[in-house]
Amino acid sequence: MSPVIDKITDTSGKKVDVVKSWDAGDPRPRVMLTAAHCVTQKSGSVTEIAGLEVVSGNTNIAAVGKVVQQVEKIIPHPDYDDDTMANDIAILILSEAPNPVPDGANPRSIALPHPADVASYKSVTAAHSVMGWGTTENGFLSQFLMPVRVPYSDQAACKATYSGIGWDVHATSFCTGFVSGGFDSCQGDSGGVLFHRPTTGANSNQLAAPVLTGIVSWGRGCGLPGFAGVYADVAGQRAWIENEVIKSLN
Ligand code: 4AZ
Repeated sequence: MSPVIDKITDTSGKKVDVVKSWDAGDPRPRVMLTAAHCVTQKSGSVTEIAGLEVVSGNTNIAAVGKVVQQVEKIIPHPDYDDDTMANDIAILILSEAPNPVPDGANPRSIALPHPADVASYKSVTAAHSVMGWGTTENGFLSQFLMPVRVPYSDQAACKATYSGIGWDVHATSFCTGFVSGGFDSCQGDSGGVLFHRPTTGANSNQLAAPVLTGIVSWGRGCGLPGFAGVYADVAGQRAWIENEVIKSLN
């Protein structure tokens, strides 16, 4: 995402920075979100920044024409807990992006969810999409980006299934998946994007631009009936994200 930062005057007359908008569609975004568990060690220390690269711009992970960006700063959520998987989210601030790739398959930024959108996508029929290069049903990582559509799963139902095996779905997470399973994110997809496209138009038959609803976090197995995929809830982290981004980009 690429925030547009603006100064406003607060009630005490002080000038403060706010994120005016998240410039969805920016081809050279410098703010990335991932899972905290992707960039922290068991000991709680943050992954070494050296050698960490963000690769984008191609659905074929083995392709030559890719955009490679260096990471300047890793900001795991301060309340990430690797026992409960609470707040499994981290911000990566990238160094200056390189020139666009010649074939035009440039990365694009995605908008953060607006608090007002939340009710529409946190309803049991709402469609979300998740994609990644993680493990497929043949047990191997995929060379090509694999997208799948999964419905929002009722939070109480998802919590109930997991509590049956002694696992808790934290309030900072939510689940997506079919009750019958079969379509899911999996190992290697962690830290990746779950998104929703709101419906628009007079008959709600058009799809608006995607919003980032979740970050791939965990699950029991992949695609098992009842055990939906668990995602960090991005909408609930908006204030933290904006605050950190303002501190880092100013
Ligand atoms: C993982 O370990 C992982 N089925 C990601 C997603 C899911 C399970 C495991 C969800 O990266």
